[in-house]
Amino acid sequence: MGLGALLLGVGTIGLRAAAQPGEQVIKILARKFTYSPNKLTLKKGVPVVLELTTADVLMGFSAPDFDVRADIIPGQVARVRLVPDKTGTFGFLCDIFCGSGHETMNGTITVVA
Ligand SMILES: [Cu+2]
Repeated sequence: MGLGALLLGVGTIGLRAAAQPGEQVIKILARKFTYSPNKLTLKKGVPVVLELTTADVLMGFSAPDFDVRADIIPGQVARVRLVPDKTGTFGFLCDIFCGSGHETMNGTITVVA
């Protein structure tokens, strides 16, 4: 299986990641070239669902330390379920080129015990 198929598979899972009752939902708005909020604090072992939308163009969301990513398509809500399995501070970033400034589009996930 190529990398493309792998990414597609992850994206498909992400789209189906509806929140279960009681799960925390965090809404994140992407726009050139920031996420709002861009700093998340999560608890280890506590699942959250990120609901990602974009205010302008197609964006990506990638948190490689947690093996999650999604395409954020204009007019749609991308959902990513994340269960932090380690403590520390980790980066997330836009992995779809969205213009000059794309390289600076990122944020952090801090996971506490
Ligand atoms: Cu980008």
